[in-house]
Amino acid sequence: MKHGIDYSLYLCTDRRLMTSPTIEASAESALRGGTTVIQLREKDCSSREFYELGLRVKKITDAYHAPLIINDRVDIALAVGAAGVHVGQGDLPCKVVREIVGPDMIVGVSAATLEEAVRAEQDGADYLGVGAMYATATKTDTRPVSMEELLKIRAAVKIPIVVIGGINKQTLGNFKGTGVNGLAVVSAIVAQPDPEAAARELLRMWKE
Ligand code: TZP
Ligand code: MG
Repeated sequence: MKHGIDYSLYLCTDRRLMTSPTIEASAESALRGGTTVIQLREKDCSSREFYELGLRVKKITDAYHAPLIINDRVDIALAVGAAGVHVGQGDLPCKVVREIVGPDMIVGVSAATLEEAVRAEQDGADYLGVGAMYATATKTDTRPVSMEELLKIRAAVKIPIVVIGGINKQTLGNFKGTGVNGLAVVSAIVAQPDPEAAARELLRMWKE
């Protein structure tokens, strides 16, 4: 399960920005367009709602053979049988998450500096989300990451990297040839009038 994950197009959900009526519809539309990983990112719902939504989204990601990653919440990830969990620098430490979830679950870590990236890899992370590469209105507490820092991180770690923060049709070309494994996006898919078409176009442009 964990090996051979295709990180090419990694979607983080956002109910505040989505054009679809539900998170499930938003995720399914993105998957139809070729999105390869879905991260369920819920900031304002109860644990019970997060759990129940996680179960529903898991059915959809399973149907598309795409891994489901739960943002922040190790308990929810375990409870819904998600493929993985993603933690930031203010969440449980990667080392602790790894001890809780065991060797087989995917653990992703957000990193904005070389030091954070190297530590995450040492602590058992399977992949890194590096950003914010560009200014974004989607998340308010981001730290900017320069292209120079990204390239240092790429040279220093072996694990896959997805870039995040302001990644869209206009910016994705800047990451070609950098050695990063994929694009992590929110608004460039979920906030578009046709998320399926948006995902398909991002993937096409990334692969061409
Ligand atoms: N982490 C760093 S930037 C970001 C997250 C979750 C938001 C990215 O959103 P968008 O809409 O793709 O710029
Ligand atoms: Mg977090």
